[in-house]
Amino acid sequence: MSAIGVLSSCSCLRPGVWLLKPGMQQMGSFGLHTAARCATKDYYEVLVLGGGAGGITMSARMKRKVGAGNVAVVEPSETHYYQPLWTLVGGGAKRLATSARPTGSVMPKGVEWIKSRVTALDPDKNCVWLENDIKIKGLPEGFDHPKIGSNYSVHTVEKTWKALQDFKEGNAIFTFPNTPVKCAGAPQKIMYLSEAYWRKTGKRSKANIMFNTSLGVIFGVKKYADALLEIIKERNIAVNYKCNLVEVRADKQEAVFENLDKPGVTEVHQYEMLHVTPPMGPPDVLINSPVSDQIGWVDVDKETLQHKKYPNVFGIGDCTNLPTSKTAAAVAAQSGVLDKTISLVMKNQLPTKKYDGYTSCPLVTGYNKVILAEFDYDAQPLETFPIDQSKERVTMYHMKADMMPFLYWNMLLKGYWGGPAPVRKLMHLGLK
Ligand code: UQ1
Repeated sequence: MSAIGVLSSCSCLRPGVWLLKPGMQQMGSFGLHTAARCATKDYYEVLVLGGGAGGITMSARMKRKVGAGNVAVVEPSETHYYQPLWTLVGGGAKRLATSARPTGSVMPKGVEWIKSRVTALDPDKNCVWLENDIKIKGLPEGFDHPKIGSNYSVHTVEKTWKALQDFKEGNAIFTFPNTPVKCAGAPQKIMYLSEAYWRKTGKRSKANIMFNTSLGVIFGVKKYADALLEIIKERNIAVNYKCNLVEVRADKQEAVFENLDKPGVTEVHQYEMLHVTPPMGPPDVLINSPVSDQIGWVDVDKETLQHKKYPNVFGIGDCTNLPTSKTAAAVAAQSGVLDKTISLVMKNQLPTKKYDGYTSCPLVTGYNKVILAEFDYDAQPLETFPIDQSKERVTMYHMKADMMPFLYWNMLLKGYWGGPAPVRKLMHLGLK
């Protein structure tokens, strides 16, 4: 059976409706809204828009037809009203409360309630666009309070250092959101630095350090994940997986997390320091744009970086849907490939050079230690140096802290650094 969309409170019914996760906040800026949380799937056999009398009724009927797991209802309101009673409410014969029930209580059991608002319909593409709905409650205004910071924004990065220095005693919580992020290692790098700082200043025993991550793993590449788990154990850090920050009550120094395995179940943690990694996503201009994929990333070929539909459009960096980690190192490697691709396309030739997904994450694990993670599209290590890079090394710290800024300003930005592939080939005698 092809998919059905039920638009309740409109009198139309269309086959084949896809539900799209709506856009998220721009990479790097603060969390005004994102959406990965609002629906557990991006396709439903029957999608009902609106949870009024028509929507709830049809979802109950469709559940019987296709099974609860294949039906979802998009409805932003917490409360469902039996509106016919309002004649009597208006006439003073009934109280308003008698016409109201929680939306959750009228939703057929097992049918997914997508608590969001529909912003656009695209029946030609079988798409429904939803409002961004998962900004972290209490942010960004919570950053006006002390004890909270984020390395991901120019406005809040120095607040992290202040909170770190002001730390006295209690929970230090580091978060990872329920969206893709720029440099996925960064949310934990600041945790290792904080741990080292408190050790240095004699406060370590006063700190209960937690990494509350929406993910189910510590890092996507097994080799480095194993090394990081050792460090986490050795430094007595608690990791809570599938744990997503949904609210900050900065005045009370409380952070509220949702258990992603049990939607709706939340837990409140008191904090003495909170480092927030905000939800991120494509910029508004790309959401619904003709050059974007269904989420809003520029839709490019993963090897040539040429747009899949418009041959004179190309993509590089954070705005693309290249399935690799978004870092400056990835930009470097992509720039070399894209230069070749564009040169050939300009001569009416087909692109030949292929991007392998190279990206690098210098995992700062202390004030003089770095694990230099480098990997490709298959999450396989692709290391520049012929040594085990999963070990913490002082040399790699200097590379990150001293050499990389030089490389960035003087070579990458000037168009003379296309990533470390040539160095890697040399180091491995052309074998890698
Ligand atoms: C890199 O090329 C790069 O871009 C300039 C970075 O961003 C700042 C990096 O962090 C890293 C690690 C690389 C890779 C370079 C080498 C020499 C391994």
